[in-house]
Amino acid sequence: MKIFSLLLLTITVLLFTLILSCSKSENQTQDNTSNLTEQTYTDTDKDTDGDGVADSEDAWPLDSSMSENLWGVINNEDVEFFFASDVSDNISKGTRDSFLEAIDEFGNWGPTELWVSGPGQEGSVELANLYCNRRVERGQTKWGTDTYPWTLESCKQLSLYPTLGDDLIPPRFGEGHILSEEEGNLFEYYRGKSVLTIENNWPTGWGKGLNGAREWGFKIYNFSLPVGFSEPGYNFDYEKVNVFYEYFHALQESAFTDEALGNTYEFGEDTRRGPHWFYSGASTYYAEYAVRKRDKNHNLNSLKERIEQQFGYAMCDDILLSDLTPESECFLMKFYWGMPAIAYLLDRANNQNAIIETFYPNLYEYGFKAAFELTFGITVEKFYDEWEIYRNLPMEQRLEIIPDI
Ligand SMILES: [Ca+2]
Repeated sequence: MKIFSLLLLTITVLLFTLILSCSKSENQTQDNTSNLTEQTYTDTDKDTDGDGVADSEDAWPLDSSMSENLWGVINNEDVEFFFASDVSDNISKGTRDSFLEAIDEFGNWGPTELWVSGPGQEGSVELANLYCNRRVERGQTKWGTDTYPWTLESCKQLSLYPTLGDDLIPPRFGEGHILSEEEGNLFEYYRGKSVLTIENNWPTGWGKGLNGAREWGFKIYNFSLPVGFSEPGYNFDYEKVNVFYEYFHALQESAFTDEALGNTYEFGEDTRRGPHWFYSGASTYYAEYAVRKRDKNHNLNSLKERIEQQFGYAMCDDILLSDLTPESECFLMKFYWGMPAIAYLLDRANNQNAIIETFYPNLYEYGFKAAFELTFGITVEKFYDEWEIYRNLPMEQRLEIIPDI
């Protein structure tokens, strides 16, 4: 109780300082005369979070762990792993090793927090406590109004929704966010997926996500229990593919540093992000490719067999790649055809790293279509024509271009 009050006091002081410094800057902007040298000096000298970097130079003046915006830049920042108390040592070790391996493969796009949930309520509450303490301490807010302040309690209500009720969550927050009473939110959501994974005896964990947070300057991952890491073998290696798949999203999202050049969230040919088949196809292909490439003694099937499987999973016969949108019944083909489509493009570019080396570093500035043409030397329309020919070839010929790993 005492700790809580102290914390609240700290927050109040922090907020007050922030409000003060904001109104001061506003005054200065309005009263843009030259006799404010001293005041300006005082302002830039202020270091609210006490990390030794003045607020004016600090990308996050309320987060003492970070002062520089590293989104989009490969760096040496740490990964912080948080495992629920009911996650076994084997699974923790497999998760940690695989995640660090994925970073080794695709570059460190940190700083990163990885939160791994187990099936138990108690572990979930512990994670939420730790998570919310950090968020509140570091001024990382989801909302904040007089009626609905962002506090340890409201953060926990959100992160463990619906177990602690919803009276501290703004009524309209649910719109545009997924607040499902049935599935739960954040730690309740991933705990629920851990339970499902165990109950259904699934070979690998169901439920992993990169959940932001560009606005806070670091990557947040949440995993449900990655059961595949329980013991070495096929499932272990497939769980590793899942981790690589998720981590590739860190590379992809790092391409979008801000919204200054336009919307980066929309999918489609004419956007900055590109169509679904490309985004999901690239992460699937690189995960499947890299895990096999890194370990010749992997326990998986061959990449050729994997691609053949993907073609086999396709539930629609005659659909354009550009029509694989969430409205389509064939949406999952963004993976099943997306992966071989990416394989085709990389083979065509004669460089397995073309998407990492050329496409993503140029995507933000060029937009999808121009970055595509720059990387592969053809327009996306021309590629769609070639794809129709390729996917109608006999399977043996389709697999000829797939690396033998
Ligand atoms: Ca600072």
